[in-house]
Amino acid sequence: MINVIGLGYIGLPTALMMSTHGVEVIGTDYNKELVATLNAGKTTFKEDGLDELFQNALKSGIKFSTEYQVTDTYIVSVPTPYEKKYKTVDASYVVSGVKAALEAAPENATIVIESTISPGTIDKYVRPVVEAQEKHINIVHAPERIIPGNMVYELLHNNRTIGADDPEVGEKIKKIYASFCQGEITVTDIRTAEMTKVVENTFRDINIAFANELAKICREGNMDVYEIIRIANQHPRVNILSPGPGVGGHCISVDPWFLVGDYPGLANIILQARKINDGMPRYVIHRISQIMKEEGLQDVHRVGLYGLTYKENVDDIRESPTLQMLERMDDALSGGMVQVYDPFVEKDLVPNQWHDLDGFLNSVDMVVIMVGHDEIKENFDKMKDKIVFDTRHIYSGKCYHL
Ligand code: SAJ
Repeated sequence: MINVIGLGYIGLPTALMMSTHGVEVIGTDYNKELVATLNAGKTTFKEDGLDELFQNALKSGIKFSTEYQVTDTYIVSVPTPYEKKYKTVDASYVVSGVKAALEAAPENATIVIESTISPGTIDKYVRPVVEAQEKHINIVHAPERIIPGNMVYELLHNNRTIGADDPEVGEKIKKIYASFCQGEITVTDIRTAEMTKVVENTFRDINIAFANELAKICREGNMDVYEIIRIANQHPRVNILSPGPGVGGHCISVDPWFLVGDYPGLANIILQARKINDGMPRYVIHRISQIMKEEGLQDVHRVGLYGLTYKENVDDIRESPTLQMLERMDDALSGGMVQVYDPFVEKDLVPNQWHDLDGFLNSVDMVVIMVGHDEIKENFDKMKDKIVFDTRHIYSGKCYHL
């Protein structure tokens, strides 16, 4: 039996996937409300295919509890925030998840950590806790790789990395993941697995920063960045990503900081990329001001931000560019004045937040597309008379760009 500890964005789909592939699973979370919701037959976030997977897992007998189980394998998938001040990983959730597992774990059990951690975190924070007690417990790091919006598909098809001290233990854990994972599973050591994961997200961050920098250069030089990227990408070895209003989410906007924090003198491109991407929300504010001037639009109340989540068709708002932007708006363009709407966000999070598209559109003269949800793409005809500033390059009509 596998005890999955932490039933959030990663733990829940992983537990469900294992359960629907013949593995006995009990999911544990200390959040009583979350466990109660799952036990009432409801999922806790929206994700393509998740509800169906959940129903199938219930049929295969998955259980959810606040209790840590006595078993031979634990999977810890808890958040790893970063300490903003020092730019280093905050491993406290991982450590408490491991401690909870250790209390229940019998001799020779294995604790697999799926959470993203910076290289060296296991040696620094986890190993001492494990070694401080008498039982022998194996530690494994199997960093998650799934992308929100396509999690179910990617769980099945992505290649995986498994870092273990003992290759035999690594192979044993590989077998469990191979129950559902159709990709290649590489067994390596723990530090390599830690570093690989952070490197993957850093690679993407740097490439997005390059696209964002190009957008600014092309604006200055009066060139069409999208046309330039499209043509450049016809080269067989060029693959430029898309500029956007910033980088959000809990992964790409966080993980590169671990390297900057741990290797301050060496992580130069990485730091610059972070700064460029973090600067994008402010750049969008600057563009809004420019466009308002150009259009003679003076009333900030008539500007509407479409999209609050960090990217399209997910309900995750962590580190979202729109929220970053609202925080950074100053008196000239006050965040409390613009209208905001996102079909995926039911809770009231910010001032002037709308919950219906038509009401939102009727209340604005200028729409800033911050997120390319399918909903807006299906309703472009309603925006014909609006001034549109499209930060995602999805709008088919006349509009402003980054
Ligand atoms: N973005 C752009 N331009 C692009 C691509 C993305 O501006 O061309 C923005 C998005 O709008 C979003 C942010 O970047 O705000 C990040 O989005 P994303 O879709 O690139 O990635 P995440 O954060 O949803 O998921 C990433 C994935 N990592 C990589 O692709 C290397 C995923 O595989 C990881 O599992 C995940 O991080 C994680 O949890 O670490």
